[in-house]
Amino acid sequence: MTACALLASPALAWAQSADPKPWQLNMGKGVTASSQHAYDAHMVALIVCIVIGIIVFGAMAYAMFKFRKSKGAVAAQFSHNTTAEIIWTVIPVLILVVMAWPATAKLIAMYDTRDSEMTVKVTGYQWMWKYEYLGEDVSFTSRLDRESDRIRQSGEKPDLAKNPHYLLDVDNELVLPVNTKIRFVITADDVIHAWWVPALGWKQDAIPGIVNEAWTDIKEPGVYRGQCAELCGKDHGFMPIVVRAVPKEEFQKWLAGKKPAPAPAPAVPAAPAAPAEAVPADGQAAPAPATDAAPTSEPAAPQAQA
Ligand SMILES: [Cu+2]
Repeated sequence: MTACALLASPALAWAQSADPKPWQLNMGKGVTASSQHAYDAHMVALIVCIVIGIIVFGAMAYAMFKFRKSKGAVAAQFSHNTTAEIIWTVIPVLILVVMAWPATAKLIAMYDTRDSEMTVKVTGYQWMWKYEYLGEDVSFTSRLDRESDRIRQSGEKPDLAKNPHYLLDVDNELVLPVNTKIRFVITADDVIHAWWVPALGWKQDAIPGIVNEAWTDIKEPGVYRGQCAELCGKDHGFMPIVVRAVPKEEFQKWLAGKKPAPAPAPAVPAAPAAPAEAVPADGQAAPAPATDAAPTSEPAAPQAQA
Protein backbone atom coordinates (compact mmCIF):
# COMPACT_ATOMS: atom_id res chain seq x y z
CA MET A 1 0.00 0.00 0.00
CA THR A 2 2.85 2.33 0.81
CA ALA A 3 4.35 1.51 -2.58
CA CYS A 4 1.07 2.44 -4.27
CA ALA A 5 1.00 5.72 -2.39
CA LEU A 6 4.59 6.45 -3.42
CA LEU A 7 3.87 5.58 -7.04
CA ALA A 8 0.84 7.84 -7.01
CA SER A 9 2.74 10.88 -5.74
CA PRO A 10 5.86 11.35 -7.88
CA ALA A 11 5.83 15.08 -7.07
CA LEU A 12 6.55 14.34 -3.42
CA ALA A 13 9.40 12.08 -4.37
CA TRP A 14 11.50 14.87 -5.90
CA ALA A 15 11.50 16.68 -2.59
CA GLN A 16 14.20 14.47 -1.09
CA SER A 17 17.70 15.87 -1.17
CA ALA A 18 20.17 14.05 -3.35
CA ASP A 19 22.93 13.85 -0.76
CA PRO A 20 22.73 10.87 1.59
CA LYS A 21 22.06 11.67 5.24
CA PRO A 22 23.79 10.09 8.24
CA TRP A 23 21.77 7.02 9.29
CA GLN A 24 19.71 7.15 6.12
CA LEU A 25 18.30 3.63 5.82
CA ASN A 26 16.57 3.52 2.47
CA MET A 27 18.09 4.21 -0.93
CA GLY A 28 17.79 7.76 -2.23
CA LYS A 29 15.10 8.69 -4.71
CA GLY A 30 17.40 10.77 -6.87
CA VAL A 31 16.32 13.54 -9.21
CA THR A 32 15.65 11.85 -12.56
CA ALA A 33 12.94 9.61 -13.99
CA SER A 34 15.47 6.73 -14.11
CA SER A 35 16.36 7.09 -10.46
CA GLN A 36 12.68 7.35 -9.53
CA HIS A 37 11.97 4.16 -11.50
CA ALA A 38 14.81 2.36 -9.73
CA TYR A 39 13.46 3.56 -6.41
CA ASP A 40 9.91 2.45 -7.27
CA ALA A 41 11.08 -1.00 -8.38
CA HIS A 42 13.10 -1.30 -5.17
CA MET A 43 10.10 -0.29 -3.02
CA VAL A 44 7.77 -2.73 -4.77
CA ALA A 45 10.27 -5.57 -4.25
CA LEU A 46 10.80 -4.52 -0.63
CA ILE A 47 7.04 -4.47 0.11
CA VAL A 48 6.58 -7.86 -1.58
CA CYS A 49 9.40 -9.25 0.60
CA ILE A 50 7.86 -7.77 3.75
CA VAL A 51 4.40 -9.16 2.98
CA ILE A 52 5.80 -12.63 2.20
CA GLY A 53 7.91 -12.48 5.35
CA ILE A 54 4.92 -11.57 7.52
CA ILE A 55 2.75 -14.33 6.00
CA VAL A 56 5.39 -17.08 6.20
CA PHE A 57 6.77 -16.27 9.65
CA GLY A 58 3.25 -15.51 10.93
CA ALA A 59 2.01 -18.92 9.74
CA MET A 60 5.03 -20.62 11.31
CA ALA A 61 4.58 -18.85 14.64
CA TYR A 62 0.85 -19.55 14.65
CA ALA A 63 1.33 -23.25 13.83
CA MET A 64 4.04 -23.69 16.46
CA PHE A 65 1.93 -22.06 19.15
CA LYS A 66 -1.51 -23.39 18.25
CA PHE A 67 -0.51 -26.98 17.47
CA ARG A 68 2.12 -27.54 20.15
CA LYS A 69 2.80 -30.96 21.62
CA SER A 70 1.81 -29.96 25.16
CA LYS A 71 -1.73 -29.32 23.86
CA GLY A 72 -1.84 -32.86 22.50
CA ALA A 73 -1.25 -32.05 18.83
CA VAL A 74 -0.36 -35.03 16.62
CA ALA A 75 1.63 -34.50 13.41
CA ALA A 76 -0.07 -35.40 10.14
CA GLN A 77 1.68 -38.19 8.23
CA PHE A 78 1.11 -37.26 4.55
CA SER A 79 4.18 -36.72 2.37
CA HIS A 80 2.76 -35.12 -0.81
CA ASN A 81 -0.03 -32.75 -1.60
CA THR A 82 -0.33 -31.93 -5.28
CA THR A 83 -2.67 -29.00 -4.74
CA ALA A 84 -0.30 -27.37 -2.24
CA GLU A 85 2.67 -27.93 -4.55
CA ILE A 86 0.91 -26.32 -7.51
CA ILE A 87 -0.13 -23.34 -5.37
CA TRP A 88 3.36 -22.74 -3.96
CA THR A 89 4.84 -22.91 -7.46
CA VAL A 90 2.29 -20.81 -9.32
CA ILE A 91 2.01 -17.98 -6.78
CA PRO A 92 5.78 -17.22 -6.66
CA VAL A 93 5.93 -17.37 -10.47
CA LEU A 94 3.10 -14.85 -10.70
CA ILE A 95 4.79 -12.61 -8.13
CA LEU A 96 8.05 -12.73 -10.10
CA VAL A 97 6.29 -11.90 -13.38
CA VAL A 98 4.45 -9.00 -11.76
CA MET A 99 7.79 -7.65 -10.46
CA ALA A 100 9.82 -8.35 -13.61
CA TRP A 101 7.39 -6.81 -16.09
CA PRO A 102 7.68 -3.15 -15.01
CA ALA A 103 11.34 -3.57 -14.03
CA THR A 104 12.22 -4.78 -17.54
CA ALA A 105 10.30 -1.96 -19.20
CA LYS A 106 12.14 0.59 -17.04
CA LEU A 107 15.49 -1.04 -17.70
CA ILE A 108 14.93 -0.85 -21.46
CA ALA A 109 13.95 2.82 -21.13
CA MET A 110 17.19 3.50 -19.23
CA TYR A 111 19.20 2.44 -22.28
CA ASP A 112 17.15 4.33 -24.85
CA THR A 113 19.26 7.36 -25.71
CA ARG A 114 17.16 8.39 -28.74
CA ASP A 115 15.67 11.88 -29.01
CA SER A 116 18.30 13.46 -26.79
CA GLU A 117 18.67 17.22 -27.06
CA MET A 118 22.40 17.43 -26.35
CA THR A 119 25.41 15.19 -25.87
CA VAL A 120 28.19 15.36 -23.32
CA LYS A 121 31.31 13.28 -23.81
CA VAL A 122 32.86 12.10 -20.56
CA THR A 123 36.43 10.83 -20.56
CA GLY A 124 38.05 9.29 -17.50
CA TYR A 125 41.72 9.92 -16.80
CA GLN A 126 44.00 9.01 -13.92
CA TRP A 127 42.68 10.92 -11.95
CA MET A 128 40.23 13.42 -13.30
CA TRP A 129 37.33 13.74 -15.73
CA LYS A 130 37.13 15.56 -19.01
CA TYR A 131 33.78 16.90 -20.22
CA GLU A 132 33.06 17.91 -23.80
CA TYR A 133 29.78 19.49 -24.89
CA LEU A 134 29.68 17.96 -28.34
CA GLY A 135 29.02 20.40 -31.15
CA GLU A 136 29.38 23.38 -28.79
CA ASP A 137 33.15 23.76 -28.81
CA VAL A 138 33.21 23.69 -25.01
CA SER A 139 35.37 21.26 -23.06
CA PHE A 140 37.25 21.25 -19.78
CA THR A 141 38.73 18.94 -17.19
CA SER A 142 37.30 18.52 -13.74
CA ARG A 143 39.40 17.37 -10.82
CA LEU A 144 39.49 17.32 -7.04
CA ASP A 145 39.31 20.83 -5.58
CA ARG A 146 42.66 22.16 -4.39
CA GLU A 147 41.56 22.57 -0.75
CA SER A 148 40.54 18.89 -0.43
CA ASP A 149 43.79 17.94 -2.10
CA ARG A 150 45.83 20.10 0.27
CA ILE A 151 44.09 18.61 3.35
CA ARG A 152 44.54 15.03 2.21
CA GLN A 153 48.23 15.53 1.41
CA SER A 154 48.97 17.46 4.60
CA GLY A 155 47.83 14.69 6.93
CA GLU A 156 45.57 17.22 8.64
CA LYS A 157 42.31 15.87 10.07
CA PRO A 158 39.48 17.07 7.81
CA ASP A 159 36.84 19.11 9.61
CA LEU A 160 33.37 18.37 8.29
CA ALA A 161 32.04 21.70 9.56
CA LYS A 162 34.69 23.63 7.63
CA ASN A 163 34.81 21.40 4.55
CA PRO A 164 31.38 19.74 4.26
CA HIS A 165 32.26 18.39 0.84
CA TYR A 166 35.75 17.18 1.59
CA LEU A 167 36.90 14.96 -1.33
CA LEU A 168 33.54 15.56 -3.04
CA ASP A 169 34.26 18.96 -4.59
CA VAL A 170 35.85 19.71 -7.94
CA ASP A 171 37.45 22.72 -9.57
CA ASN A 172 35.14 22.71 -12.62
CA GLU A 173 31.58 21.45 -12.19
CA LEU A 174 29.68 19.75 -14.98
CA VAL A 175 26.88 22.25 -15.59
CA LEU A 176 23.74 20.76 -17.16
CA PRO A 177 20.26 22.09 -17.97
CA VAL A 178 17.20 20.65 -16.20
CA ASN A 179 14.25 19.13 -18.08
CA THR A 180 16.48 18.24 -21.02
CA LYS A 181 17.24 14.77 -22.32
CA ILE A 182 21.03 14.70 -22.18
CA ARG A 183 22.95 11.88 -23.79
CA PHE A 184 26.35 10.92 -22.42
CA VAL A 185 29.04 9.13 -24.35
CA ILE A 186 31.52 7.76 -21.86
CA THR A 187 35.03 6.50 -22.40
CA ALA A 188 38.46 6.56 -20.77
CA ASP A 189 41.98 7.35 -21.85
CA ASP A 190 44.12 5.11 -19.64
CA VAL A 191 42.42 2.53 -17.43
CA ILE A 192 38.79 1.63 -16.69
CA HIS A 193 36.91 4.21 -14.64
CA ALA A 194 33.17 4.48 -13.98
CA TRP A 195 31.10 7.64 -13.97
CA TRP A 196 28.62 7.51 -11.12
CA VAL A 197 26.30 10.17 -9.73
CA PRO A 198 23.81 8.31 -7.51
CA ALA A 199 21.14 11.02 -7.77
CA LEU A 200 20.94 10.44 -11.54
CA GLY A 201 20.16 6.78 -10.98
CA TRP A 202 22.87 5.03 -12.97
CA LYS A 203 26.54 4.26 -13.21
CA GLN A 204 28.41 3.68 -16.45
CA ASP A 205 31.84 2.18 -17.05
CA ALA A 206 34.39 4.36 -18.84
CA ILE A 207 36.56 1.95 -20.80
CA PRO A 208 39.52 2.86 -23.04
CA GLY A 209 38.68 2.08 -26.66
CA ILE A 210 34.96 1.67 -25.98
CA VAL A 211 32.26 4.32 -26.05
CA ASN A 212 29.42 3.59 -23.64
CA GLU A 213 26.16 5.48 -23.68
CA ALA A 214 23.79 6.73 -21.03
CA TRP A 215 21.26 9.50 -20.68
CA THR A 216 19.64 11.64 -18.06
CA ASP A 217 16.86 14.16 -17.69
CA ILE A 218 17.28 16.03 -14.41
CA LYS A 219 14.00 17.21 -12.92
CA GLU A 220 15.16 19.75 -10.41
CA PRO A 221 18.05 22.21 -10.18
CA GLY A 222 20.71 21.39 -7.65
CA VAL A 223 24.21 20.11 -7.04
CA TYR A 224 24.62 16.36 -7.35
CA ARG A 225 27.80 14.64 -6.31
CA GLY A 226 29.37 11.38 -7.33
CA GLN A 227 32.64 9.54 -7.60
CA CYS A 228 34.61 7.25 -9.83
CA ALA A 229 33.18 3.80 -9.19
CA GLU A 230 35.85 1.56 -10.70
CA LEU A 231 39.13 1.00 -8.90
CA CYS A 232 41.47 2.84 -11.24
CA GLY A 233 44.72 3.34 -9.40
CA LYS A 234 46.14 4.99 -6.31
CA ASP A 235 44.05 8.15 -6.58
CA HIS A 236 40.79 6.38 -7.43
CA GLY A 237 39.22 7.88 -4.34
CA PHE A 238 40.19 11.41 -5.37
CA MET A 239 38.38 11.98 -8.65
CA PRO A 240 34.92 13.11 -7.58
CA ILE A 241 32.15 14.29 -9.87
CA VAL A 242 29.99 17.36 -9.33
CA VAL A 243 26.95 18.01 -11.53
CA ARG A 244 25.27 21.39 -11.22
CA ALA A 245 21.79 21.30 -12.75
CA VAL A 246 20.46 24.75 -13.63
CA PRO A 247 17.42 26.11 -15.50
CA LYS A 248 17.73 26.03 -19.27
CA GLU A 249 18.23 29.79 -19.76
CA GLU A 250 20.95 29.87 -17.11
CA PHE A 251 22.64 26.93 -18.82
CA GLN A 252 22.59 28.69 -22.19
CA LYS A 253 24.20 31.77 -20.60
CA TRP A 254 26.84 29.65 -18.89
CA LEU A 255 27.56 27.77 -22.13
CA ALA A 256 27.88 31.01 -24.10
CA GLY A 257 30.36 32.28 -21.50
CA LYS A 258 32.45 29.13 -21.85
CA LYS A 259 32.70 29.27 -25.63
CA PRO A 260 35.97 30.49 -27.08
CA ALA A 261 35.85 33.98 -28.54
CA PRO A 262 34.97 33.71 -32.25
CA ALA A 263 37.98 33.98 -34.52
CA PRO A 264 37.90 36.91 -36.95
CA ALA A 265 36.08 35.66 -40.04
CA PRO A 266 38.36 35.44 -43.08
CA ALA A 267 37.07 37.38 -46.07
CA VAL A 268 35.76 34.57 -48.24
CA PRO A 269 33.61 35.51 -51.22
CA ALA A 270 30.18 33.92 -51.03
CA ALA A 271 29.73 31.03 -53.47
CA PRO A 272 26.10 29.98 -53.25
CA ALA A 273 26.16 28.04 -56.55
CA ALA A 274 28.41 25.20 -55.32
CA PRO A 275 26.13 23.49 -52.73
CA ALA A 276 23.07 23.90 -54.96
CA GLU A 277 24.70 21.88 -57.74
CA ALA A 278 25.68 19.07 -55.38
CA VAL A 279 22.09 18.36 -54.37
CA PRO A 280 20.71 16.91 -57.60
CA ALA A 281 23.84 14.78 -58.02
CA ASP A 282 23.25 13.14 -54.61
CA GLY A 283 19.58 12.73 -55.33
CA GLN A 284 20.29 10.73 -58.49
CA ALA A 285 22.92 8.53 -56.85
CA ALA A 286 20.52 7.04 -54.31
CA PRO A 287 16.89 7.73 -53.48
CA ALA A 288 17.48 7.70 -49.70
CA PRO A 289 19.58 10.92 -49.41
CA ALA A 290 16.81 12.83 -51.20
CA THR A 291 15.19 13.50 -47.82
CA ASP A 292 18.50 14.95 -46.58
CA ALA A 293 18.81 17.14 -49.61
CA ALA A 294 15.82 19.30 -48.77
CA PRO A 295 16.95 20.45 -45.28
CA THR A 296 20.55 21.05 -46.41
CA SER A 297 19.45 23.35 -49.18
CA GLU A 298 17.57 25.55 -46.67
CA PRO A 299 20.45 26.47 -44.35
CA ALA A 300 22.52 27.24 -47.45
CA ALA A 301 20.81 30.61 -47.82
CA PRO A 302 21.73 32.04 -44.34
CA GLN A 303 25.30 30.76 -44.81
CA ALA A 304 25.59 32.69 -48.03
CA GLN A 305 24.37 35.83 -46.29
CA ALA A 306 26.89 35.44 -43.50
CU1 LIG B 1 38.72 6.37 -11.83
